Amino acid sequence: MRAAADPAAPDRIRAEIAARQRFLITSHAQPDGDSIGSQLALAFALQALGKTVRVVNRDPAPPAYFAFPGVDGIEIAERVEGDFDALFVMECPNLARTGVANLERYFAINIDHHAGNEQYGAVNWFDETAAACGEMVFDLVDGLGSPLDRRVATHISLAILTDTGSFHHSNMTARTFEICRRVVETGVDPAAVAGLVYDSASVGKLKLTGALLHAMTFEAGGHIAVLYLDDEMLRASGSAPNDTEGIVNLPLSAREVHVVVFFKPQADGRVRVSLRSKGDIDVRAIAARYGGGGHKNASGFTVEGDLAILRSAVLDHVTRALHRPDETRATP
Ligand SMILES: [Mn+2]
Repeated sequence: MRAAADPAAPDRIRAEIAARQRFLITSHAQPDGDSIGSQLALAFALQALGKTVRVVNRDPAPPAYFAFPGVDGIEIAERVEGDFDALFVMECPNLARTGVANLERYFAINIDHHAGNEQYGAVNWFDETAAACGEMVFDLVDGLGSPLDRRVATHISLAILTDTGSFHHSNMTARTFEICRRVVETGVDPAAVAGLVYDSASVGKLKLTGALLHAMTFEAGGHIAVLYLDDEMLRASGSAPNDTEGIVNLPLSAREVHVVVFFKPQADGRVRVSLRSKGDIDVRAIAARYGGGGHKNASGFTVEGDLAILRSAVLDHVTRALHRPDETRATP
């Protein structure tokens, strides 16, 4: 059962926006298209109302998003100082997930569409039926009274395109397409947005993709694809660690692959594990065992520990989640 939104929350948030002037916006560490799009859509909408806005993230946006308006204005920091009348937190189950310190003292407005949100805000708006946090931001700014700005619409488009896996995941609804219709009406070219996101990678990323797929292994009779990134692959391809964005989805294009597990050792010695699945296979529940989160078909977590032991334990959980793989071949 998906938890629907508190219908009063958007009005409450709009009242807080009207009453306040200086805003800080943040999202989770290692931001994705939905976090960048949701943050900047809201930032441009608030600026149009004459508000002061700073967007601060723990990590830079993936390189493919640098061409989107406002991305160059995002501040990268581990800690925030200064006076703000309110803090918007997008897509975070708790403040720790931002990776940014010192946020506890602000009036937090928590906007999220992931199960497991800890309701840490002064205002909490949670809607698990939204395909992207960007859908919620669209509803919020649509009710602010000013015309839908094209830069706002561009970022809503980025958020929805990426969080639906380019219109591929089971989270899409009629509302998703209604918002897309409104976005295109502002003059946004959806093919141009998709081109920036999916057709603008570096040659290094292409080589890295090849190396990862070449080294890919299979478990459970080919139903689980396992990807592993190491420093040698990064060096040989000449790409950056955040160039791996999106690669985890590729093995799902094979019919027999139902789950992808991607192990990425981090600079601090921990291991980032990303999980993707088809149909009813719930990989969020597996990530939750390790303190992570996400969605049924797309989740992840970061842990310390020995890679071989972790690999075996995670694959064990995934194999058990695979109980009826035939049912995952969805019919339209
Ligand atoms: Mn999201």
